[in-house]
Amino acid sequence: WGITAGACAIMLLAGGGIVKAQPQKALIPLPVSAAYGTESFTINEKTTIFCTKEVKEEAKKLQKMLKPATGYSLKLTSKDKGNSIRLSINKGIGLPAEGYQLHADSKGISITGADAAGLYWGCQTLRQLLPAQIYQNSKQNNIVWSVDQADIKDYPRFGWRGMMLDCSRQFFSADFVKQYIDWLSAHKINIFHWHLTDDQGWRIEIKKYPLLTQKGAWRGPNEVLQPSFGSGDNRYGGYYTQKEIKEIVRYAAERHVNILPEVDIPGHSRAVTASYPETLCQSGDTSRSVQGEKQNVWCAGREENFKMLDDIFGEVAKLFPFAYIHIGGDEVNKNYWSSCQRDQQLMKEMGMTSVDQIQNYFIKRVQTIITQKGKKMLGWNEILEGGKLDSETGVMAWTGVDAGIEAAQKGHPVIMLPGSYCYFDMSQARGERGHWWAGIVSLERVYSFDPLNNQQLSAEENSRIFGVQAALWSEYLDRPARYVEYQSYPRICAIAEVGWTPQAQRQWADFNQRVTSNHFHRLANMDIKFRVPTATAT
Ligand code: TNX
Repeated sequence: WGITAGACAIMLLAGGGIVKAQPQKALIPLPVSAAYGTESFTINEKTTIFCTKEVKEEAKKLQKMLKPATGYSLKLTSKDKGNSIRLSINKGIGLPAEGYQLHADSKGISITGADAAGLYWGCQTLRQLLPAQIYQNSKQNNIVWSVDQADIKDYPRFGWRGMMLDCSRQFFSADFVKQYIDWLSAHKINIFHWHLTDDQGWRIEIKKYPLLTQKGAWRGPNEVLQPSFGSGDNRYGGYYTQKEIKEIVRYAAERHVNILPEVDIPGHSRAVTASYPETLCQSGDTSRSVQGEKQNVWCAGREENFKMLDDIFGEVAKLFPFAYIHIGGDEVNKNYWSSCQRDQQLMKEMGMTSVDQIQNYFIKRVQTIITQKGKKMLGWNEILEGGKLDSETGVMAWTGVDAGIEAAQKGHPVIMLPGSYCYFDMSQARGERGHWWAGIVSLERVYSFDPLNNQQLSAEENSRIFGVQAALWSEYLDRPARYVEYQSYPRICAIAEVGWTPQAQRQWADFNQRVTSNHFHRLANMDIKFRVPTATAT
């Protein structure tokens, strides 16, 4: 049989017969190529998982994934006696990183990964080929766990497919964060960008500076941070202990998800400056940041601040094995630097003529700290203001595609997440709850984003755009933050496909059909409280 792209395409079989792809395939993200036939294989309690030592860890994960809904404890075996799901890794299959091949017929299923991650994504595809009840976490009766004949070859368009969750404006429990990561991995998203600090709360335990969480993690009338964003009660907040963070990192790694930690500096830092006021500029300035915060900027002229940042990032670097650390850098209220004696003194000594140069000075110092810890730095696109940075420093383009284009032209690696396509705090339809500054970000709008459609860039510059993300800021999620799921899904399904599927194979009508038919059943079985499109939705 031949291999044809697209779940809704007409499939050619080798015998010359033409078979219409059955809609229950409806894979998300859509694979690079998939063909389906008329045979099928049914998983029963005697089915075994055939694996070599090399893939035993992945085999155990599949076993764990299939157990709750089927009730079967499938045995792992090193001798294949048929009725099996065969797992292997083969670097020589000619697929890029994270790629896999899946073959299913009446005799069994085999999944071969180009690497461990590829094998894991192949197992996620297998889950989608099963009845949607496979996502339930308790035993489902009277279900035939069958998989139709399939031949799938698959690999991602981008190596970086991310989702950011703002855990500062609203606090989400460690258990919820794990659940959220699990849902991401079901969509082959491999980066969880964890926004851990902001004006409204510091959420990561730092042993050397205990007040960051003793004080800076709490809002309320008697707290250093004033009630905001719906937290009218006495005390609201929380933080993740280092122990919890290690467990979340382990949990994510098991799912082939990397965690990108973000500590947002030098602006968005009211939680720091309220806990350790000495970090602030010596300034009588009363102006407010874009989000209405006063006194939320680290002083650049106070040398001890860089020592403190060195300590903080030292602890962060030890907790997170991922190669990158995100340092924020967005929306700094530079009025503080204009009116602080120490910052003015710094400007004089360094021969600076504008506060943008202070921003560059600050970010460069942090860049040195991050690279000394053996990590690479990432920041929001404002980090390019006021001067040059190392070309290895990555830029997250949020204000618009133009910001990503500029960063790529300057030689930086770029992750695209322009607000008007990728900000999931925006409303999904006219008149609906959500933020507004970047317009309406409907499911269709997210799906229409092509991160590489940049005519102004040379091929080399465009190749610096190595990833795509979405972000969910949480200041407009009501509390309890039940809208986190409503704002996330199904838009995460769209960003997952933007990041994974070749552009030429993506069609909105086809995607919409797959999401609203089969995939909604999967989401429902995962118990995600996703948004169902209404007649008025645009
Ligand atoms: C801008 S995006 C911010 C966030 C807000 C968001 C609301 C970015 C780097 N900064 O602090 O939550 O807009 O959409």
